[in-house]
Amino acid sequence: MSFYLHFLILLISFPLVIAKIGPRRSTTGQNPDSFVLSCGASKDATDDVGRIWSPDSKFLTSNNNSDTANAQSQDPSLPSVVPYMTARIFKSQSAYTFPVSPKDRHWIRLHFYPDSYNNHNPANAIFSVNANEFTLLNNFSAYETANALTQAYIVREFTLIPIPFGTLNLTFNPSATFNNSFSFVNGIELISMPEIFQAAPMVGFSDQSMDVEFNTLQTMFRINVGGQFIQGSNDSDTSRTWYEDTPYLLGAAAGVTFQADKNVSIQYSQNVTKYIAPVDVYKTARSMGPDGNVNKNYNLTWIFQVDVNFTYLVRLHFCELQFSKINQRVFDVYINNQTAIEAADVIAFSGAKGVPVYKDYTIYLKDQKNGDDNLWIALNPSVSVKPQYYDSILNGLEIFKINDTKGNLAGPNPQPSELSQKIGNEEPKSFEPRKRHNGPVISAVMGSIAGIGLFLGIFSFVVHRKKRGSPQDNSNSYGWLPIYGGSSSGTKNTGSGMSGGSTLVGSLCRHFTLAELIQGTNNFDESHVIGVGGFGKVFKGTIDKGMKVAVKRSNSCSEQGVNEFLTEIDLLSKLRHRHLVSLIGACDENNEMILVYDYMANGTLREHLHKTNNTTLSWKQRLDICIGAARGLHYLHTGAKHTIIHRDVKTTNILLDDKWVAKVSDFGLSKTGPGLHQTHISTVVKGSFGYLDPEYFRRQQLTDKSDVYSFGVVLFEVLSGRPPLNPSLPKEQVSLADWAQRCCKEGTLEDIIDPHIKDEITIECLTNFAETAANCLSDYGTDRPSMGSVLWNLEYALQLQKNPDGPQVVAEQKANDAYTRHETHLNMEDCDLLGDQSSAPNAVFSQIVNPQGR
Ligand SMILES: *[C@@H]1O[C@H](CO)[C@@H](O)[C@H](O)[C@H]1NC(C)=O
Ligand SMILES: *[C@@H]1O[C@H](CO)[C@@H](O)[C@H](O)[C@H]1NC(C)=O
Ligand SMILES: *[C@@H]1O[C@H](CO)[C@@H](O)[C@H](O)[C@H]1NC(C)=O
Ligand SMILES: *[C@@H]1O[C@H](CO)[C@@H](O)[C@H](O)[C@H]1NC(C)=O
Ligand SMILES: *[C@@H]1O[C@H](CO)[C@@H](O)[C@H](O)[C@H]1NC(C)=O
Ligand SMILES: *[C@@H]1O[C@H](CO)[C@@H](O)[C@H](O)[C@H]1NC(C)=O
Ligand SMILES: *[C@@H]1O[C@H](CO)[C@@H](O)[C@H](O)[C@H]1NC(C)=O
Ligand SMILES: *[C@@H]1O[C@H](CO)[C@@H](O)[C@H](O)[C@H]1NC(C)=O
Ligand SMILES: *[C@@H]1O[C@H](CO)[C@@H](O)[C@H](O)[C@H]1NC(C)=O
Ligand SMILES: *[C@@H]1O[C@H](CO)[C@@H](O)[C@H](O)[C@H]1NC(C)=O
Ligand SMILES: CC(=O)N[C@H]1CO[C@H](CO)[C@@H](O)[C@@H]1O
Repeated sequence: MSFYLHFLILLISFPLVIAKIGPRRSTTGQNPDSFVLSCGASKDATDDVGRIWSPDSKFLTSNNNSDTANAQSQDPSLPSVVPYMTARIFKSQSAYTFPVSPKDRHWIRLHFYPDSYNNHNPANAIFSVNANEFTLLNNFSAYETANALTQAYIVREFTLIPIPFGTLNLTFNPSATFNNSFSFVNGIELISMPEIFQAAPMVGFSDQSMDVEFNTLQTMFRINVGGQFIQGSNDSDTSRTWYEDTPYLLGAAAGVTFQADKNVSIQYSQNVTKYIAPVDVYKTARSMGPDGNVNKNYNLTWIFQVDVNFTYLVRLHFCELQFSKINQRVFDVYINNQTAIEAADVIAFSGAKGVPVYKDYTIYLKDQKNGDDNLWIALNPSVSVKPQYYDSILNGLEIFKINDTKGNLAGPNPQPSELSQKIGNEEPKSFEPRKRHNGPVISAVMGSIAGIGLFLGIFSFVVHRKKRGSPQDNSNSYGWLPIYGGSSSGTKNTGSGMSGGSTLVGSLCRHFTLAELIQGTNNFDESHVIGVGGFGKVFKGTIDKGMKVAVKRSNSCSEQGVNEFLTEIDLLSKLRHRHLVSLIGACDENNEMILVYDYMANGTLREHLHKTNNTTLSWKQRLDICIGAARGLHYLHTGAKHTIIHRDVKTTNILLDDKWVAKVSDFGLSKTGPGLHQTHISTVVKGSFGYLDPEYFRRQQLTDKSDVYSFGVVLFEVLSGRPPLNPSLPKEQVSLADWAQRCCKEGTLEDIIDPHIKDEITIECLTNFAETAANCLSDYGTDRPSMGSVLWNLEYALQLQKNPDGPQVVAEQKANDAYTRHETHLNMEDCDLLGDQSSAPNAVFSQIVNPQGR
């Protein structure tokens, strides 16, 4: 199922009385019959982007049993109070009736925020929604859908065929099979639109087409390929939302993105107007990359999870931005492995650079017994027509579900990911109502975790697994398990995405043979295991007659699979830094996915913090390690051309070499961050419980500040020597993040300090360190410091530890200047990723903060 969809509709009749209230906003200039309703509201209200939402009561039919209510709590991820904080609740079948222009197609968007309303439990709201004869939703649970997608609110979008008799009945009907069932809705949009659909060929049946214009559709995905999120208020008058494509790309071979040169303007034509897609969609694109020989050997592929037993309309938006002649860039388009377009040439379609075109195809997804419910879109250069460049391009992509023969559009509620199901079964009692804001302190982390109801479950699951693990398993008992928003969210990577894999490995780093690694690890002997993770096991090994290495071998069955493997190779082979673990090479023989790294003699930071037989680290050592890790992360965020977000910062991913130098590891979950003008990338939630940024968790919008949050948890873990989550403690102490923040607020910081180091810490250092860590944990990313600023503060804390009176004011002043320069320096280091940049910035820092050096 898709992830964000929108809209609904229903028709009924009630024309005349309402006609004069109806006109709210003319969208097409023809028929001003658009309605934007905040359900349950008593008067007009404006949302955060300035849109006016009207009360819904005038459109309710007769005196059916309905109720208005306010949501009990406000989730921070809600885009606006209006319309989500008020709701209309129906105990029995009820309807809205709208007078609509008989000639127009309409967008219908339904907004649902499954919170508690007047003691109505949102889990009981299971209902259907109909728009005249069309079933938009059936047996729909907004609560389950939101949980499965880890989102606070759900928007469904539909586009309804013209209603010749001019009356739309939108009917809500609580499920009869569940006791206490009710229906609710927070917002309804009904917006007239031009007819933008027409007959479209059916993929695989070259001579047949489907008359899409006679159907009602549901928007499943709407993607600004290669571009950024476009919010409704920035779309061409009809308030569509366009999402980024990165979460749907298969593998690391994801091509390159670019945008129109300043002197290329987008020129709409009679057939392609702004109602098809806004300029921002056509101005950005993704292509395959500069090397034609690489391009012809891989498919640029997006994967979307959809409901089976429906026909889908796939709309591909193209606009050539770089070439202006025919046969320069020609490619094939495959939909579900069938050829949709052979030798697509955007200039041949459009006639000129900067002129948008779109191509529609329909495809039926039948119920395959293997449970496969993915829609694949793939591009590959048409080598056979000998174009000038072996490359392809795509600017935008929309996928709509078409009503079936019974007029139905409803699919099943999405299931939570396999992992959470597994856990749920082991510990069914752990399911609690999501979202419980008892106050500002029991905040986000706990709320979110209780949210998907996995919290206790995940512990028993992980601890269980650990017991069965190898005795040599040096990894910690919790924390290694990555969380997947997973199967219902759109990207599901299977082992089949290896296309281009070998080429990549070979061209990016040293290629090891399997034989070499079998020999070096004594055939992957269990006694060589030094760690276990979601991906598989890490072995200690030797290569080249004695050089020690760590060999990470992925489970063939691991869901993390190929995507992370290639991501990691791709990223690591380009990054070199004293505080990042170095990749030596890789092996992809025999379907194996093996990575070879520098061996880190002292293991993970976590091993030295709690439940350990190792000697404990001194406070000074701990500070040095934190500073090193902060440098590594700061480099990831600012040292490369694009921000790199680690996404899984935790003490098991901070490794220590024989000289106790901290190195950040495990880029398997990393994402290249937003480009220049973006503030976030939206994506499926991944990461580890206890460290997960609550804002990221709810909004699925990833920023470098998500790493800052996780690093804040690491800092408190280093200070306290306890794990980030410890369910055996009293409730208010279970989450380290919550508890540490509370201690800071209440001035009881001593309570959390690791007894081993209590006597070493100076009070000045402690105050500075804790303040820095607490700032990292701010609820909103914008309130958190940058990694550079965290680094500076840690350096400063170290000075305070050595010299409690504080470095002289002058030194402080200089350090601040140095910090500014330092940041500028790093930001300017554009794309030269291959050099070792560790020494220069570090030197600047340490010299100025501490003129003697250290
Ligand atoms: C809409 O509802 C009204 C009143 O309940 C009813 O009279 C009318 O027949 C319905 N129209 C349709 C198309 O269902
Ligand atoms: C209806 O939804 C509920 C909750 O998701 C589910 O348990 C039930 O199996 C569904 N029933 C049908 C007939 O799909
Ligand atoms: C609904 O409630 C009735 C009476 O309380 C009970 O007999 C019935 O089993 C319940 N049905 C379900 C599906 O829980
Ligand atoms: C979206 O619209 C707002 C104001 O309407 C504008 O400030 C912003 O730059 C727009 N964003 C994009 C990406 O066009
Ligand atoms: C216009 O764009 C082309 C590339 O598309 C570039 O070669 C040319 O220099 C640009 N002209 C100006 C005036 O920027
Ligand atoms: C517009 O679409 C019509 C019908 O599909 C087609 O005949 C016509 O050639 C198109 N016009 C342009 C300028 O592409
Ligand atoms: C799809 O349709 C087939 C045949 O009608 C049916 O057996 C199957 O259960 C349907 N699958 C789903 C997921 O509804
Ligand atoms: C398309 O081909 C790939 C690779 O052969 C396969 O994994 C995938 O399941 C296929 N997709 C469909 C929808 O058949
Ligand atoms: C690209 O996808 C098509 C259709 O699934 C397949 O036939 C072809 O082999 C793929 N090409 C590469 C290089 O993977
Ligand atoms: C969708 O519904 C319309 C109107 O009821 C019907 O004419 C059309 O055949 C349906 N579409 C499909 C694919 O069955
Ligand atoms: C218009 C409408 O939906 N009316 C419904 C009001 O409630 C009664 C009983 O619950 C239904 O029978 C009507 O259809």
